[in-house]
Amino acid sequence: MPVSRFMSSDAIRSTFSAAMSAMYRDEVPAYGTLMELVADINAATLEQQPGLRASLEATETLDRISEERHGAIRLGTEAELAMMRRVFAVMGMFPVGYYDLSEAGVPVHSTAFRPVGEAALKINPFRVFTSLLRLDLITDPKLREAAREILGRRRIFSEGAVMLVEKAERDGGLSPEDGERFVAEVLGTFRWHEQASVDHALYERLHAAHRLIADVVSFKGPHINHLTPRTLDIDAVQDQMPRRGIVPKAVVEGPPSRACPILLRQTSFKAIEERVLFPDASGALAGGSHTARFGEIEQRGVALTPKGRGLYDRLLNEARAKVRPAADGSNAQDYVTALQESFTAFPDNWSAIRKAGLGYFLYSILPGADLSGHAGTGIESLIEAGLVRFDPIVYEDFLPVSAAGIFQSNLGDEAVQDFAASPNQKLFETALGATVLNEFEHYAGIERASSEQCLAAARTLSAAA
Ligand code: OOG
Ligand code: NI
Repeated sequence: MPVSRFMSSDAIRSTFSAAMSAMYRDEVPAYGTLMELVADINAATLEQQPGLRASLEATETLDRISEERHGAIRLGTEAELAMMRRVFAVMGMFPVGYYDLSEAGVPVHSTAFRPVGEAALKINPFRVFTSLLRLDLITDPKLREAAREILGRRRIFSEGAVMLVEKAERDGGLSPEDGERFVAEVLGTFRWHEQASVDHALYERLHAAHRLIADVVSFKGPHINHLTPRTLDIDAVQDQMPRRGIVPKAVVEGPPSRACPILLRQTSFKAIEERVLFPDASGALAGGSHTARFGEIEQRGVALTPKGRGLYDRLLNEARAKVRPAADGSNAQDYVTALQESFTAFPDNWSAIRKAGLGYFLYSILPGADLSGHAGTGIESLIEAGLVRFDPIVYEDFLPVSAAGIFQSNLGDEAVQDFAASPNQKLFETALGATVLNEFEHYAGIERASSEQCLAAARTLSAAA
């Protein structure tokens, strides 16, 4: 087989996420501390749970367990979003899911660029949650036009990056040399700029409209606002953050701790205050600050069907109606209790979750199973006969409610505002220049293909017998 002269998109993505991690640890030292804590807890968890170690060893690369799983950026214009899609495509990352954060009072809508196939996810699952600012949600027309004008003028991609994207599209890939250059050029887009592109008065006006609007409009580029490694024990990391001198947000977002993890649990340390220099009309620089960047951790469970997701949303809302977690953590324990109580209504064993149609599962034939004589049967009888096993399909996407919780806790509690919710997926996709993959259909397709494979094997073996 001829060896490809291209650097694989998976390799470009891995190089990129490693470079981003190094840059961010350098820019936000507290993030480096969080990474150390995560690595320590992961090591301790593996030591305490040999069973977990064995199962992870069978399915993943243990030495990379503590690496980043996702990051997030916020873009200002449709053109930026369209170009970002082409940049991520070079790294094998494609838009999955649509998230309308205006429903949670945050003036953006989003997608996640991520690897889609099982093989690519395994090599490196790095995703970037990418938001587009909704300028139409700025009510003051003068401010809206000022923001539009400022964003329209900025260029967030280097000429080198654009050239290499075009080259990759033209040639179908990049050479290893170009791949390395591409990563270096693209990394610059995500860098922090200490010097703002607006004066202090305008920053304040943008900030008063919404802190996130100031975060997007006031800077030269879409600085990475957090990175998120995977932890094997999110509660332990949450507990121990203060001991390492970092301040965690009040509660872990998402479902409670369970025997059978579902969806996604996340928490973060609170965004740090960073020094910013604001130029005035004469070009002189005035000192100020901006709070946007943080570090987060995640722990993933099974992907839920629309039915499972409906139940999840209902139970979460029930718990939050009982106890609304305060930003200062004063009622954190009450919230955890309410959450746990409410989720007793969600079955906590894989078989029950599957039978109730709440989660997506991957079916496979057990080693040594004899499927002959099972031609006409369905997947259920193959499972009952002990011939086919099922394993949870991991949720690879995000949770708008959880995302909103993360946004809010890092914007200060007072930042909760009312924006009219208007699902604008079509507009988003027009800006993007592509449709987003529907995550539910995607998981359902993986599940269907796996069960069809088992049934086809039963048919073939029965015909041969
Ligand atoms: C993105 C928040 C979404 C998550 O983990 O849910 C996210 C942002 O703050 O820009 O990353
Ligand atoms: Ni995140």
